[in-house]
Amino acid sequence: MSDSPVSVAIDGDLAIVTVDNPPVNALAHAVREGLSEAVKTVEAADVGAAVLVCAGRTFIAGADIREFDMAPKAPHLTEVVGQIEMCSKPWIAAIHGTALGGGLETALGCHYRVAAATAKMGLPEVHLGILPGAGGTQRLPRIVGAAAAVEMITTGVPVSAARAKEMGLVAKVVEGDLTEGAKEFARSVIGVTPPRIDRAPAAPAPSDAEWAAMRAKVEKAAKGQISPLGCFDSIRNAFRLDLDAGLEAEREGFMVLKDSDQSKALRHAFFAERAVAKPKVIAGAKPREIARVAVVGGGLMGSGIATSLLQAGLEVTMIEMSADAAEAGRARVETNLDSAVKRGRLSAEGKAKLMAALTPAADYGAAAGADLAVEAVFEDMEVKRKVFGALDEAMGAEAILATNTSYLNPNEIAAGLRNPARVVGMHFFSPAHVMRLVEVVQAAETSPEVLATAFALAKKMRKVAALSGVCDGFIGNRMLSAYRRVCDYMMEDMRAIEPIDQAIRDFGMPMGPFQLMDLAGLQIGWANRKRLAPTRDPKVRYVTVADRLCEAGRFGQKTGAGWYRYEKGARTPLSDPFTQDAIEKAAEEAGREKRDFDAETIRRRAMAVLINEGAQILDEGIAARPLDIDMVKIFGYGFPRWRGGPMMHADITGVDKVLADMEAVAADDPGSWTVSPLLRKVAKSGEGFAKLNG
Ligand code: TC6
Repeated sequence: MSDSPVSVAIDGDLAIVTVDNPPVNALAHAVREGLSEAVKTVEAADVGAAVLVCAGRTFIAGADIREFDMAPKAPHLTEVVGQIEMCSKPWIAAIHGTALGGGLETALGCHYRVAAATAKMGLPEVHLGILPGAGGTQRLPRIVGAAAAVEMITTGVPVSAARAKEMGLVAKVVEGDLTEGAKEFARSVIGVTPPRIDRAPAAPAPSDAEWAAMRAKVEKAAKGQISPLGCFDSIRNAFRLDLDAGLEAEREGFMVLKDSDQSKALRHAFFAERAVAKPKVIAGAKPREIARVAVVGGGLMGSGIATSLLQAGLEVTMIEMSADAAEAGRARVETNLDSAVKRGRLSAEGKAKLMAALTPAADYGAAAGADLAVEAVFEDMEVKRKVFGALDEAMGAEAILATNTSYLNPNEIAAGLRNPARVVGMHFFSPAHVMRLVEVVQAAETSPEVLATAFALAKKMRKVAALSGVCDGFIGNRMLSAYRRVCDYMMEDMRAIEPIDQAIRDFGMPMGPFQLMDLAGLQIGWANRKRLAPTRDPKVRYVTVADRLCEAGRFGQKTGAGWYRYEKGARTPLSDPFTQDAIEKAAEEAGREKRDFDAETIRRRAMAVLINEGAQILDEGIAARPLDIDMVKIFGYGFPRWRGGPMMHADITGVDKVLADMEAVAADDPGSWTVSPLLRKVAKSGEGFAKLNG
């Protein structure tokens, strides 16, 4: 018996070619070889057509991304697709699950495609920083036209079977048994000369003005990422080169992008996104079933969490201090769901069903019977301890108690409870029904089973959970606070905020640090600074400008002014003499000489501090792996995915260079920074942080 993942079975006048390479039928070398052999078998066999099907949960989901770092091995996918296309008998791809990347390109080499009604098809290479390198940018536009191909390839968003049928990408959508439907279709084309993609340039070609408009749109959405434009240029080739020349140019473009730092970073993000959900400490632990959750607090955070839980199919009891407050919380959830309906993500009936699963309540007794409670109340230790005490009494001794605190110590919150092993942090990000990140915080006594349950619940909520130990601000906010501090220092030295925000935006972050503070509101940071004031180290430089803004009631966008000022109802930040004055005064009081930093230095200093704090967090065991930090920053703080997260960015930049930047930052303000010993160690090893991912 052959151990090839590709087999050919003769079924009367048809050859059934089956790919079976779990979990997602990726086009590993053995699959490409097997398909190449299958073409020869089909040619030699006494059959009229071949049906290409896949075993398991999906059609071919693409190239095997793990092979990207290895030397390419023949047969290359482009050749295999070409062989299928040139076969003298028609090939019919039978698509279920997701035909993605090289998988769809293989299907494009087939002469016909039929799809299950639930199937999706896409070319998501752009998310890996590459372009479809096995004919996708040449064959797809010849089938669906320029605009649809540009949309599909440069966004990487897959289309449904129904849409694919409309576009002419599939010949038939099969409602019942896919293989049977594909066989029936195949028999109908036996004897027909296989229709091959035309070798001539694609037509009709858009006008120059239309190309220019499409390119401008792609460039704007790319925000610094290079592969969308690489995809675009390759698609355009389909309209000026014949197929073979277009394929050759596509292959060259693919190789360049594959070797780019951006692709390396995006591939890291792809695997890290999956690995982050599997920290070692939960290996072997069985998550508990969670069907009912009590959410304490119906404010912005609590209602966001409740919305997300409802959307994950859970029953939710929302507990507030009074019936009126509970009703207001219920109304916030309804508003969130209404917005999902408006965006076409939820039907009106769906919304009604979810609302019926929500019970507002004004006493803790309503939490009895819930499997888990999440508190999202005021960020104050006494308040949180009271809530946990009440939940401890109301709920079964095994029910899980999660705190959504962003800064307070979960060990203190858990102290004195019957069973502290059931206490865990689940730190959501606002708005909680939109933001993907949840930091799962392991307190001193949290059991692996409770952690595993928090991870399973996060997955159900379609969130990305990352494990964090206990420290002030956990992984994300602790790093944010160091990053803000260095930005504050540069702001005071430069007497300006705009060039810092601009440099950070140009790096690829959605917003600069000062803009971000205005959006989030300055109150929480102010409260935190006041909380930490008694223990503040006087040797550490302290910039007072934010305190002055808060004292003046400037809390950000919501109050019409913060670091910037805002016209009524507008979100555009406008520079404000008040802030400028406060900066000048603070700098003068602190006796800081005026300095200038160029955009590159601003960016490097901000990144060096972020990475240094990340290294410190790793060294202290707060994060187990660099990849956990990368995922926190990408999913919670808008760090550009195509830079892979801060720790991957360090590897790409060169950890020795980051260390040199950090040393320069530290030298400017002696006593204010600790250069992480781990940063020094990794820089010296020359092996990068990736090595610590295990
Ligand atoms: C391309 O095709 C380029 C061609 C040019 C040629 C010249 N390779 O996501 P899941 C693993 S580029 C290797 O949890 P789901 C994944 O790491 C490629 N491994 O499952 C995980 O492993 P773990 C274009 C892969 O059901 C396991 O499979 N294609 C690949 O939630 C299960 O994955 C894409 O970008 C791969 N291509 O979602 C598609 N794909 O269990 C990428 C998955 O050890 N894949 N694995 O953690 C996906 O989008 C999703 O995996 C999915 C299935 C929708 C196929």
